[in-house]
Amino acid sequence: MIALLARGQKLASLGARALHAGVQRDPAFSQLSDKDLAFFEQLLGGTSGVVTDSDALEPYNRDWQKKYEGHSRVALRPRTTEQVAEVLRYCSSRRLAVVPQGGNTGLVGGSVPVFDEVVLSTGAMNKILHLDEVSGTLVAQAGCILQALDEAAAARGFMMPLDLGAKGSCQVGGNVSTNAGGLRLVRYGSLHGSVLGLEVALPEPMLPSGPAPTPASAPGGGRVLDLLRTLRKDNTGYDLKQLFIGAEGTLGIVTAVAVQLAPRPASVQLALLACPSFEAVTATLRSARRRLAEVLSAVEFLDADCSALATTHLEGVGNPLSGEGGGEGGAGRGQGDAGAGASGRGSPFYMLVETHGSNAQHDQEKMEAFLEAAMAEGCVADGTLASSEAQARAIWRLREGISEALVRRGAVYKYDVSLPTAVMYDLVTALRQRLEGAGYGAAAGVRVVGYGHIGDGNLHLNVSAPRYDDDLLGLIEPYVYEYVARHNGSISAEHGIGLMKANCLSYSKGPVAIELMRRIKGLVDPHGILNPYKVLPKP
Ligand code: FAD
Ligand code: 2HG
Ligand code: ZN
Repeated sequence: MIALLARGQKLASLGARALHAGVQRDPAFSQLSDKDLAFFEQLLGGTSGVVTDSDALEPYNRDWQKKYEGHSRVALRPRTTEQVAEVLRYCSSRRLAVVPQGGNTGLVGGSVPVFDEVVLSTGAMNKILHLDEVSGTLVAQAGCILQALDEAAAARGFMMPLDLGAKGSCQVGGNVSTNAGGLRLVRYGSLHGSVLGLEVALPEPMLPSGPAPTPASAPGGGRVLDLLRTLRKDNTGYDLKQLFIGAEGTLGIVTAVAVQLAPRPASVQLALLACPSFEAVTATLRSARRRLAEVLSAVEFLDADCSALATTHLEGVGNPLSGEGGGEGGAGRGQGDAGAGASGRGSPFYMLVETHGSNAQHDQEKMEAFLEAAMAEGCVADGTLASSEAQARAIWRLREGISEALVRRGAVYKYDVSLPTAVMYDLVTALRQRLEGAGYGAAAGVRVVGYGHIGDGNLHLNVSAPRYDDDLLGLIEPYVYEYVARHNGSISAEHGIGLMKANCLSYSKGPVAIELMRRIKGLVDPHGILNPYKVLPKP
């Protein structure tokens, strides 16, 4: 991952205020003592597993966007499930709050401490435990990097069922804990389907009442929930693993994951398309579903501002359909990130349509027939098919690089919503008009952009501004959440709730659901030490 702000550059340079203003440190939690540190060092084999140096702690205390910043005095790096369980036992007995952290690429402030919570990083738990080539199942420790798992799967003819822009840094435990969606959910489904098993360390022992094994004889003193099966079918009682998929580290620490891999496709086709309107984008989506059917693997969209942002702020990224960026052969960088048509060739929307199949000739024919039809119907004005893996990578970089380009431009307000696909972009237009009307238009350096996983009804709405500004935020929220609730959407399609949306959960969940969540949290984590201040609203 590329460092987005220079080391030591402060959030204040973008005008960020404490984004957790209003959240108070829970006085029930203890302060870390020297005795605690000595215990951790003894448990984790010296200082390598216990980070306390203030420079070394910085990356654990700040999120990927450099928007949320905590003040933890220690990051722990256990290597085994037993060590994780022992850390939780100790922290629970001492009432030390703990924030689980994977690759720290989360986008909702869930992975960093809010105050002085102990960071438990899974980064050293990076072993692949098993890959079964017959059933196509993979079992790995939670700290394995997604891309490393995909490469290991590739060597045996498989692929991970999940892919996302942060693949080089995010970890499978973090992916599961956020229920990450990513670029190919339209084909391979959600992690609720492809995760076959989990091992989870719990903050409190779970043992049957009555005659039962003593805590000492149960794994991790009764704190290790072993659901690490690789079975496709298993209807034996409640499917408990589902509770931890998307729990964002509030219920337990995922220590190992079993995943159903997919066969690696022998043929991959990728088209970049220019569409004259959002209506044309949705018509193209319908046509792709119908005409590419069983080989369709991704359908993404971005608006012209996103294309301009990526080509302006990222080195070597170009859009062959607009002529923007891309170094040599591109239309040049002088035009800035002003969006549609700046080069005279731009289009208001672009789409990426990809197929995964087993027969290149068959897939090419299908893709060409789809493109011809889409152009004849007027839904696609222009298009290009990647003719090599390098070209495909360059096209994906245009789409996957948008988050990074936005962060490079300045302050970003990020919303990740599910809405009915046909009207999804109306929110972008409505918010743009609202902000322009209040003096936050292009002249003020503000851009309201939309992109995302259109095949899954998932819009990424981002507001880019030169600086963080409370008046601007007041115009965006709760407007966006109210809009989403009015349309029966979700305020988090895939990034989760974290700290950012904890007090907004009620826009998407009713009081009965929230109360049940609270009771489950209270049962599993009665002292509330795991990832406090996140996900659940303040009571
Ligand atoms: P972290 O950021 O470290 O943690 C995320 C949350 O999970 C936190 O609440 C943390 O406490 C908890 N957690 C982490 N590990 C564990 C564990 N082992 N046990 C229990 N809790 C744990 N997300 C998508 O859904 N789709 C995308 O397409 C996508 N693209 C992205 C692109 C970029 C460039 C970036 C920066 C982020 C993107 N994300 C996307 C968001 C993010 O990458 C994902 O949410 C990812 O799954 C987080 O994994 P991580 O290991 O970085 O987790
Ligand atoms: C993506 O799809 C990620 O690129 C990030 O989910 C979205 O940064 C965002 O808003
Ligand atoms: Zn996304």
